[in-house]
Parts: sequence; structure tokens; C-alpha cells
Amino acid sequence: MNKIRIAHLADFHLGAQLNGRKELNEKVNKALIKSLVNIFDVLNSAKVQLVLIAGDFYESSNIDTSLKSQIKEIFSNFNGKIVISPGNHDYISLESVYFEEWPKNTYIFTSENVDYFEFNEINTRVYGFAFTNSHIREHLISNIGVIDDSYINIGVFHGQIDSTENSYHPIFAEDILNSNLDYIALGHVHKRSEINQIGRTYYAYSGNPVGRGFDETGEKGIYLGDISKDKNGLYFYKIDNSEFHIVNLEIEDFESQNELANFIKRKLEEKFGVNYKKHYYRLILNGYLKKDQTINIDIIESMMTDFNYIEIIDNTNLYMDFDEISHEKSLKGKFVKKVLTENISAEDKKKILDIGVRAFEDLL
Ligand SMILES: [Mn+2]
Repeated sequence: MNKIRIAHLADFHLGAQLNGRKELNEKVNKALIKSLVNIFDVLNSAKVQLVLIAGDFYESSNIDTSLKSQIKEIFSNFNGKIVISPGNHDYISLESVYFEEWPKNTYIFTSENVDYFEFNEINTRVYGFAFTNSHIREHLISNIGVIDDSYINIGVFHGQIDSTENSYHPIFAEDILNSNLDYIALGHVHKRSEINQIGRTYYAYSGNPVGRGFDETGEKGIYLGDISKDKNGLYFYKIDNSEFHIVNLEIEDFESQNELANFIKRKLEEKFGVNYKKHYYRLILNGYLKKDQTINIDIIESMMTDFNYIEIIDNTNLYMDFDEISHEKSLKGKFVKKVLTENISAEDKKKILDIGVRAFEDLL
């Protein structure tokens, strides 16, 4: 049985200006290019025959020249074929980057009508279309028509799987069912899905290959593997890259900023392994401080300049001995005494006391 080796990637959003600290923006864009180079090295070594790029490869139609030439070089060094379906960000316009000359192995859909590229040497047809502006409301997959089952038939589509209509090329379950395609490589949703199946058709979102902010945390990668008419052997290939992590950390007793910094490093290493410094962290410190303890974020961050990126949020509270306060002869003492004797859960008590006592002490 004829089988082919493919890779499915999507949503690089190359050339984007991200929100947040400027330093982060530069790091992320550099990491994106680096990961693209890594990915195509891996794909060459793995002898991948066909790469499917399911849209939003670029952030917009206008891309700076040096970025374009880097991409063209990466593509031209690849030994297989590349098919691109432009999405709602990199949609086809008159000044579109996709109208330029691209390496011979690169095939780009430029029309909003569903069409296919035929690759006879691998007995495969790849169906797709291009966004030609930022919205599509039609169910374009339903326009595929009758497909020739003697080929491996693959779709590469940018769109939004949903049970209701939407403006980003809506895809309903019955569109997938009726397509009769062997695999649909989807783009638009940045969080990866598993490889799913409706009828005979497998489909998945690969998600974006590199996290670009604290709203895109955890492992990222691409789908890679062999497919044939009767088998889908795609698996998730994690890109070994810096990941975004939001970490909540309960502090323990400490005597100096240095001690607290070391505690944080130890905890991160336990959780993320020896290469923990390569990630992007938003670290949230929780717990209680003793009366004489303080946390100085600037000092602690300055002890972590060897990290790829870390920002620390101090969410700790001052420790309060409610029993002791309840003996104070003041309105605050009476309040605490009253709450302590209320018939409510310990958790609720603590919440009420925390807020109440802070209000009395003007700490809110
Ligand atoms: Mn999109």
C-alpha cells in the first residue's frame, strides 16, 4: 500500500509584534526563526516528503525583506514539497508575499475556491484554498466535490471547527465526514488537538510550534509521520524549545533575598529539569510573610539574569495570628473573636479574617 511521510505545521505568525515587554518580543521572534530552521533540519533528516502549512504562517501580508529571504532559503534547502494555505492573517492580497517568486518545491493556494495540487510521484493530491481577506463565512470544505480515491487525498485548511457559524471559515463535523479526505491538516487554533476521526477522515490542529506568550503555555510542536489510505501514523513531535510557564509557588521561610532566590531556583529545577533556565516564566509567589520579612522583586529578578526570561509577581500576604488578635481590646479584636466563633467552614473564616483584619489595618 502506498504511504507517504508528511509533517503538519501551522500558525507561526512570523513577523508579529507581541504585547508585553519589548525584550520578550525580540526573544520570541528570534526563537521562532530558530525553531523553523530546527524543524526543517528534522524534516530533512526524517525524509519527510510533504510539508503542510495550514495558514497564518506570517502575521500579515507585508513581511520585511530579510525575513522573507530567510524563509525562502529554509524552504529551498528542504528536500520535499511544501504546500501553504494562507489564513486570515496572511491572506492573499495584491501585495501578498505569496505572489513573489518562491522556491520550486513550494506550492501556494491563492484563490478562495477549493482546489488541489497533484503530486504523482507520491500518488497524492493536496486540497486547499486561500483566505483572500480576513473573514470567510462559507463552508468551503463542502465544495470539494467527488474525490478520486486512487490517490492519497489530504486537505490543508485554515478554519474554525465549531457547531455554530463563525467568520473564520466554519467547519462542521458533517463537512469533515462528507469530505472523504484521508487527512485534514488544520490551522487557526493555536492549541494542539489530538488526531481525531469522523467517518473515514482523520483531522487535527497541530497548534503553533512555539509558544509566543503566557497565553500559550506548555509543550508545543508539529505533527509528523506516515499516512496511507488505511492508516494514520502521525504523532506529536515536540519542538525542543523554550516554553512559556505560569508557575504558582508557595514560599517557605527565608532569611534573605538570596535564600528566597535559591529556593525559587530549586523549585523550578525540580519541576522543569536541569535545563529549566531556558524557559519563559511568570512566577507567582504565594503564602505568608512573617512581620519582619519582605520580598524585593527587583533584587530577586537581578539574581536570575541567567534565565531566558522571568517575571515575578508577589502575591504573598502578611501572616496574622488571629488567636492573638482576638484577645486585643479593640474593635478589630472583637471582630476576629466574633468570626472565630461563627459556625462556618475554616476556609471561609480565614477568607473573612484576612480581608477584615487588613481593612482594619488599612492594608487593603
Ligand atoms: Mn488564524
